[in-house]
Amino acid sequence: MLFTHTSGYLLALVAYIRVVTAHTNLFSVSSDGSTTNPTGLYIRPYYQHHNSPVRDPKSPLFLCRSEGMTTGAAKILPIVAGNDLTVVWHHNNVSPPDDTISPSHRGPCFVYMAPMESNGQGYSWFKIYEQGYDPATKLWCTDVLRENHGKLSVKIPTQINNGEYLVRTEIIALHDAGTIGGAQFYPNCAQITVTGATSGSPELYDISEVYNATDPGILINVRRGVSSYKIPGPPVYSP
Ligand SMILES: [Cu+2]
Repeated sequence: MLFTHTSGYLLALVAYIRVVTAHTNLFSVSSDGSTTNPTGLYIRPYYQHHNSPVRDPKSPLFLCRSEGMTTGAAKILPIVAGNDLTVVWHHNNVSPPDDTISPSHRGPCFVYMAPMESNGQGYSWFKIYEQGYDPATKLWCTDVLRENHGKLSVKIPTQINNGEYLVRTEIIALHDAGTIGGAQFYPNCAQITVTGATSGSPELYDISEVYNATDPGILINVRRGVSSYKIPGPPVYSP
């Protein structure tokens, strides 16, 4: 009995560790291409279950996986509009460098921005980046990310207002997305201050309304591969 109980516990533990090492968080953001800025410097604190996904796009955690959105990061990253923001994902820490997300967890990546004063609530968000599935290379965004050791560079638009913004990065893992609630969302938010922009007015979206559980890019069986992929959510802002 003792043996059975212990091995059952060990199996559960192994399964738990496997799941945790499959998952991902935003670990660093920079304006100079560096990948090693400390996580707490510019990224909003993670919620208590750290790198676990959100499964409900209507959950409050879908915003930034940050409990209550009550605590800011230590600082706000200055960046000039038109320059690249570098964002880096890892499992639990920055080593080994290729541990972005499990190869089983394939899907698209997104970056959204919202004025900081909104704290991400209501109609405040616009999309600045999306990458889904490329039928030519047969690679998902997550595959490319893994090749790049979790690093992605995204241009900050020039036609926006100067000021402080939340930047919401998001990976969606689709391996279980063949049933409703199966897609795994990995959002996190960083804080930036944009200077050098020339003003503009992107159309704004409520993040709790950008996806529905039955969107073709959210409810999709990818187990046997796909020939194409319809990226969910609003279009990328292009002035
Ligand atoms: Cu998972």
